Parts: sequence; C-alpha cells; structure tokens
Amino acid sequence: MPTSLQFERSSSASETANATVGSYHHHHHKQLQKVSLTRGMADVPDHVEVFHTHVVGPSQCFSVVVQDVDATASTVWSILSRFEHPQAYKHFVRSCRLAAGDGREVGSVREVRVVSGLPAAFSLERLEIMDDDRHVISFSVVGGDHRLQNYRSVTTVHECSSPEDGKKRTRVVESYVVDVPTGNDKEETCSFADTIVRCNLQSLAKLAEKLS
Ligand code: A8S
Repeated sequence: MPTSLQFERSSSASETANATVGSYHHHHHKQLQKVSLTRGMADVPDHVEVFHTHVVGPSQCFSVVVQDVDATASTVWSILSRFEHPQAYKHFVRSCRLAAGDGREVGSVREVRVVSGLPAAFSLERLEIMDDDRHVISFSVVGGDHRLQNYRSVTTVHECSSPEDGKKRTRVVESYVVDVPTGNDKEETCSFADTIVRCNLQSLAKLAEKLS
C-alpha cells in the first residue's frame, strides 16, 4: 500500500481554486459545505456553475483546473466522452476495461490501470454523469489501491468567445473533491491531484487541436 502522495520524479506547485464557500445545512453533517468552484470566473454559463458546485466534508479537499482548447466543443467532447477509453488522452493510464455497464449509462464502472512511478496500480471508477447535450461527464472513484479515496470529478466543455478578438474558443473546466489521506495535508493532496488533472487536460487539448 503506498504511503506517500508523490510522484517518483517530479511534482509541480498547485494553484488555489477560486472558490466561494458557503455553509451547507444537513441534518447530521453540520460541517458539510457547499462550494462553487467556478464562482468568480468570467463568462461561466449557469449550468456549468451548477455542475461545479460540490458538497465538501471537513477532511476533504477540492480544486478546479481550466483549459482552453483551439478546437470545437464537439471535437473535445468526442474524446472526453469515451468513458471506456481514458487512455486516449490520460497518459498516466496504462490500460482500461469496463467492469460494469456499457460505458454510456450512469453506473458503468471502468477498471483503470496506471503506469508505474505513481503511488497506485489501479482504480475502479463509476460513471456518474454523461450529458451529451450539455457536454458534462463525471466519475467517482469507488475502489482501487491508491490514496485518492472518494475522488469525484466533474468535467464540462463549453464554447466562449475571447474578450480580445471575439474569436470562439472551447473551454474545459474540471473540478474535483477528494478525501485527504492520513499522513498528508490538503495542500499535498490537491497538489498531487492538480498535477494529474492539468496533465490530462493539456494532453486533451493537444489531441483535439491535432484532430481539427
Ligand atoms: C483522473 C484524475 C486523477 C487520477 C488519479 C486524479 C489516478 O488515476 C492516478 C494516480 C493515483 O495515485 C490515483 O481524471 C488514481 O484520472 C493517475 C489511480 C486514482
């Protein structure tokens, strides 16, 4: 069992999410907070803001990564929406197979094997949202031998126009919530996960731009 949330070779600094934290009232979990991870960002459509609003517990951390892509939203979505084939753009994924469902229906589960050099070998991930019309996908981690327990992410794709030239761009927003593992703090945990998410979205952008 891995004990440290670090890459063997390198890790990079994390950015702090520009989040608005509000209190969240629940009968038994008074410490739960409702956090909007896109609050304060310019030109975020309402549905995007709603999808990036998460309920966060006291021993969890959260963050958001934004990536602009010079390709159409549908090109980006065609790569992102293949739940059963994350290795198309996630370079830390060695292989993936479906363990339940068809990869389109909510409740489908994929078993992801990751490359060596990470404090993990595999992860079981459940499809939570697959919204073809609004370009939203979400999964949660439901098992595996890694340290990112209860990881849940939401990824949205929307078109926006640049304030400078008015040119249309595609913006990918990915937010997540995860348990902070014993022996690590929130900053270490988010720094680790941010690095992975940032790499994934940069590689998604490259691939989509190449396909265009
Ligand atoms: C994603 C995001 C993340 C994946 C993490 C953060 C992971 O697949 C890797 C290393 C780990 O230690 C945890 O969208 C886990 O895939 C690359 C196996 C879950």
